[in-house]
Amino acid sequence: MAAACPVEGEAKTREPVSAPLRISILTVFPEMVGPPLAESILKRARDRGLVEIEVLNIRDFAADRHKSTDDYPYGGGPGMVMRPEPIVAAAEAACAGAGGPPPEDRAAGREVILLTPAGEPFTQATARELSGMSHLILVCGHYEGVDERVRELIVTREVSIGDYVLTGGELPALVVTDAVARLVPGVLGGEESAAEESFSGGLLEYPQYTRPREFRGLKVPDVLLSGHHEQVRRWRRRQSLARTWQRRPELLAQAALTAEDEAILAELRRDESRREGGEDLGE
Ligand code: 4GO
Repeated sequence: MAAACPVEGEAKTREPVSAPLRISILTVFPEMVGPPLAESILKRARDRGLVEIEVLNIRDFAADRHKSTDDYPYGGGPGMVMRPEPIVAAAEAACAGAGGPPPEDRAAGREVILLTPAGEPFTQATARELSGMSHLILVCGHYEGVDERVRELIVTREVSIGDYVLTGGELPALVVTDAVARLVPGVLGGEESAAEESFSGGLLEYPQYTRPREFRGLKVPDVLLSGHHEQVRRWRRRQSLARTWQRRPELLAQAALTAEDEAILAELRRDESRREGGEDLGE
């Protein structure tokens, strides 16, 4: 009762007003995922109750004497396939633990996600969408993959972190967990970190500097020492635009660009056509 209805004057606390995001990771290698979740910002977020992360060992849900989680593929072929029963049983336990309906009843606010190279590309937009859910169940495959009936019965979404093949879904599950958790309100310390990100609006980050002012002959750009906030802002924006244009030009089509940005880009393109090639970022 108390947490859901903050009294007057408590409105700006960073503690969760609604139920925290819950993430259940299902794996046969819990030691691959546990330790990274107990460090740094994720540890702090968990300690503060902003996100609840649990790791379920799929082997604990194997019903047979040998606790087998994989078997030979029907039809033959190389490698092993993960059996469906222990994965579905682990997902049932995760749903019950969250007080939700069983995984076969698709529930609002919950996604059962299979990490696979065949999934939809995982992007910042995916992370943003998932950060608004109440329960994510991440299923980590291993060996040659997972029995297709797991997909048919419980998986609501398949996600890939990139076009490469890994030995298991554990590292992708950690990537998804990290990218999603940092978007939960209150997880990032300075509120400006999140604000800055939305401000930069789909562009690559500008170069950052800290002390010392000179390191091995390389100086911090003068503008950053000038104290002219407006000039600093313009320099950073120009750097972001130049880097994005040079390295990831396809991002510019989706970015939120102002008239000032368009003017800077026009200038960069003009400089480029004069020079012909080159490494210079235009400052
Ligand atoms: C996910 C899982 C790559 C990804 C995986 C990815 N490799 N690109 N490997 O997100 C089933 C057996 C898939 C190993 C798993």
